[in-house]
Amino acid sequence: MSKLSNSSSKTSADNNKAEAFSSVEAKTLSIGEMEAIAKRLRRHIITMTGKAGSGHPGGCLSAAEIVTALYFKILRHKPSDPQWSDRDRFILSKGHAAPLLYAVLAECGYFPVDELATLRQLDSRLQGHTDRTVTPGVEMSAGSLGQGLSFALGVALAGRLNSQDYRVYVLLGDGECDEGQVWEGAMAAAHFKVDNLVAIVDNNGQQIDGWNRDVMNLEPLNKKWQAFGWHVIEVDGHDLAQLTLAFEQAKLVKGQPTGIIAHTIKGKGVSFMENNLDFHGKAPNAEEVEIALKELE
Ligand SMILES: Cc1ncc(C[n+]2csc(CCOP(=O)(O)OP(=O)(O)O)c2C)c(N)n1
Ligand SMILES: [Mg+2]
Repeated sequence: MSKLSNSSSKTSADNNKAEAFSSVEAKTLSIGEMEAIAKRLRRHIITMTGKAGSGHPGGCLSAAEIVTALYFKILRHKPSDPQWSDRDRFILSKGHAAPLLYAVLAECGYFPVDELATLRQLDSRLQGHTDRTVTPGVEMSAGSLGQGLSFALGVALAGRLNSQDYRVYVLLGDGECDEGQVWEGAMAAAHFKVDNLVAIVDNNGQQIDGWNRDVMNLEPLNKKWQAFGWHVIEVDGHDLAQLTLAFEQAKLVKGQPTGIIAHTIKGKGVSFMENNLDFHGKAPNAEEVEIALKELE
């Protein structure tokens, strides 16, 4: 990691920020380079869940671009110091997508990429759902859906109380939005005019046992968030340029939180997993891993 000069007129906090990962090299990445990273994340997801023999590949694959844009373009963070107090926070509310978070954290250097092979093993730091007490870079222990937005709101309010300028990003599943707590959090965030908070909904249209339109219709989802007092931006969740622009636009929104509805495809990138409900919570077998990795070359 390159470092900016340590000018004596700067405070140590300034220097900390100058050393932050995203402010130095990541922001210079092209869209093509970020697409290559998203593909690497997908390869990790396939390999990890295939080796573990369990996991949730579909909802990991749908959000590969979302986390790539955040970790490699938007977030102010420092992999060498995961607890850095001025870091932007990324909170994975849909905790079953833990392999995706582990993959991007490893690619950023929070821990070795080789460690990804330990997913779901006894004593591994990389459990099937996130555990903030063991994994560097993980902000919230998750797995019970519906809680991340409230947690993120608390973190955002804490930043405001402490006069810190970090921003908080929380990733929700669309099926997760069936949970009442999501809407309690949405209502409170707008009430308190929390503008350092961005919620991204991975709008892949499916949840554990079917299409959302059949299980619990969410539409019109954008109007629901707007009615709760949020600024809403809709994007193609696989388009890194659109995602990056949306995150930049959200920084300019004052007096209200921003919701980004990212239209995605569950299982994106692997032909036989795309929109296939089977791969919500089923790992690919050895043969499927081989085919998937070929498709992701
Ligand atoms: C409170 C709670 N209820 C049920 C589950 C079981 N569950 C795990 S994943 C899932 C579906 C989630 O769908 P969505 O949020 O759309 O996730 P994605 O499609 O991105 O995988 C459910 C119901 C859970 N983890 N937590
Ligand atoms: Mg979904």
